[in-house]
Formats: sequence, C-alpha cells, structure tokens
Amino acid sequence: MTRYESAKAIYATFGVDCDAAIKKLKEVEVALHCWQGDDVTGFDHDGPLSGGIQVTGNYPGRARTPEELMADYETALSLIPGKSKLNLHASYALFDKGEFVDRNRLEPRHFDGWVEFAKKHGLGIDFNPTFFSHPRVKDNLTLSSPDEQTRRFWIEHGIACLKIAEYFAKETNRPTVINFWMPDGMKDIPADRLSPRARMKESLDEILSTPYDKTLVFPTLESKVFGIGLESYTVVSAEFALTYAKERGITPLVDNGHYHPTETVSDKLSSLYLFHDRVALHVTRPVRWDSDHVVILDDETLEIAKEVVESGRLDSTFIALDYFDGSINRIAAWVIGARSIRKALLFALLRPSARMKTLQKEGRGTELLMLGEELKTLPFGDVWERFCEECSVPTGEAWFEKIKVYEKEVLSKR
Ligand code: RNT
Ligand code: ZN
Repeated sequence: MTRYESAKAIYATFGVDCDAAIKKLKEVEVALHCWQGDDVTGFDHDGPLSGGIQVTGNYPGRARTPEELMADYETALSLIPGKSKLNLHASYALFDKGEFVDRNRLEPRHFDGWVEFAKKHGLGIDFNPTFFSHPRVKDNLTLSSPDEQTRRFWIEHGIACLKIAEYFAKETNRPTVINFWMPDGMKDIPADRLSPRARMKESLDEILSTPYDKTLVFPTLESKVFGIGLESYTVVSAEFALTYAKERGITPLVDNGHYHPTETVSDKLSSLYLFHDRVALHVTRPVRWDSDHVVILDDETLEIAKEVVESGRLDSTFIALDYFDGSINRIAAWVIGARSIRKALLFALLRPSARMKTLQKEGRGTELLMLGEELKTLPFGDVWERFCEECSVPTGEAWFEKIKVYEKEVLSKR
C-alpha cells in the first residue's frame, strides 16, 4: 500500500473522498501576481513605490527587465501545482526601445508580449490599472482628486485598462478580472470626507460606462482601511466598495490585509456570498499591519479556504495572491505562497462538511469541536504529495533544489 492509498483509506472512514478532492483542486485557478518578482516596480517609471504600500528587503536578484521577470515567473510556475492565472499591473506595459506611452494612452499592443507569454503557458490573464507610483498622483489622490486634470488623467487610465482587459479576455478566451484599487486617502483628519468619495463614485461610473463585454470582463473594487501615510482616511473604504459594487453590479474584492486587525475576511465571505454572484479575494498575510508577507498555511488562510469551499462558491470566487517580500528569494516567495493557498484549499476539500454542518444544526458542539481537532492530524501531507505528483511538480522540499540552482546560475549574476 502506498502512503496515498493508506491516507485515502483513513479519510474514507470519515466519509471523505480524497480522489474527488484532488480532482476538484486541479480545476481551481489562482491568480499569481507578477509584482512579487520585482518589488512592485514595473517598467514604466523610475520613481519610488507610492500609494501607501511598501516592500521591505533587498535580497539580491530582483527582476529588472521584462525578460528577467518572465524567466523568473516561468521558474515559479514550474514548481506550483494546479492552475495559475497571470495577474498583471498596467505599470508592466512593454514598450519598444525608446518608446514611452503614459498610462492614459496605454493600448492593448503594449501588452502583446504578455499575451504571448500567457498563451505559451496556457494561462488566463487578470489585470490591474496602476493608480500609484506615478507623477500624476496629486496629494495622494487619483480618481477622487479635486483637480479636474488629474481626475481626467486617471479616468482615461481606467478606460484604457478596461479595453486592455477585454483584449486579454478575447485573446486568451478566458474571463479577465480587472481590479480597481485606488490608494486615494489622507494622512490627517479630512475637513471633507464626502466630496472625495462623491468624485470617486462619479469617476468609477464614467470608467464603467465604457462598453465592455460583461460575460468576459469582471471589474472588481478593492477597499482598504488605511495605507502608510494615508492613516486617517481612505476614499474607497469597505462601505464604499461594497455598496458601490452592489449598486453597479460589479464584484467586491476583499484583501485580508485591509481590515482592522481583529476583523477576519473568513467571517465576511458568507455575507458577501448571499448578496453577490461573485466575490474576489486578495490572499495575503498581514503581520501587525498590511505588511503583505508571503502567504503561509496559517489559521486565517485555512479558514478563508474553508468558507469558500463550504459555501459551495469555489467556482464563483476569483482567488488571487497579493503579497510582496523583497527580503527573501522572490521566486521562492511566489512558490511558497502559491503552494500554501492550494494546501489550504485541499485541506478544506478534505473536510467531512456535511457531517460537520449537521452537528452544528443539531447543536452537538462538543462533537463538532472534537472532530475539527481530529481532522488536523489526519495524513493530509500524503494527499498533498499526491496532488503535486499528479500535477508533475516536485513534492516535499524537492522544489527548493531548483530555486537554489536558479539562484546560483541566474539571480546571483544580476
Ligand atoms: C494594496 C492593495 C493592492 C496592491 C496591488 C499591487 O494595499 O492590496 O491590491 O497590493 O495592486
Ligand atoms: Zn490587494
């Protein structure tokens, strides 16, 4: 008997079908963010990272060119089991030698290299307009700026990106999520909280009134509680984002680093599911603040995965990773997070959920608690290894060998 067969027999005694869980997990697509590879730098500016987000660490080997980023991304993909989706930011536009096009004038052709890359790897593409790290951000505001020229510039950027998103969807023949995250906010107490939000609403309305294929392109709106240097006020707060998304028929995006520390996204999902056809996730790991540490198999990641799976909403949840750590090997960072979210999903798929729901319904809390604890020590690792094998990626820590070789041969020479 192999270890997998033995594990399968043990899970079967709990009424859990391991083969079915593996099969389901293979279908789940997780968007892998290009920005982990270069510390959210992009290719269209030389200035610092702005928008109240921060990458710390200067581990050697950061990707500096599209070629380097693509090669690194490819290396990460080869070590991640299951389906990935390419997640791009507008700041990663590819320009011909000597060419420069500002963000409000971007065209689909500036992303042809990425489309080719996605097709080569059989990936769908998600997209993000980039409302930060740019001289046209004025007083930390973009779409909510009182300065009409500034606001116009960013509206044009949003519209340009919507067209690019549609191009991605058509080229890859897969849906494209386009996520709107605007860092707009204030360091100190605003005199007027209402007007920036009113302008934000108007700007988003104008962007979304551009015709786009609603069966292929899914705009999402991401809220945030605060950013670095934007501590007192963020325009797109949770209330703004949820109400706007509901009113306008777009998808809310919840990033688990964007709430007060004792709030959990895992507890928010079921409420969102009741009112939204689709929900989008940025899975990250906030350590004391929205620090965007690499995702690991921690309690909240497990609980988020459990909520997605047990609400029966795996197929209508857009799952994306969003973190950036510059203090460790960046490719390993991609792989660790991407493997961890899949471990969490597998763990959720291996729960005897019908039995557990019945226990809750019948008020048998003692038994439910007992069962939850017993599940934690089942031979989960053997099922995970099997999943990796079936996806033809290295099991256990064997994948790290490739990282070491790549670091020696490629990264250390940058
Ligand atoms: C920032 C948001 C946002 C960004 C990316 C780069 O706090 O989480 O999603 O991380 O767009
Ligand atoms: Zn995010």
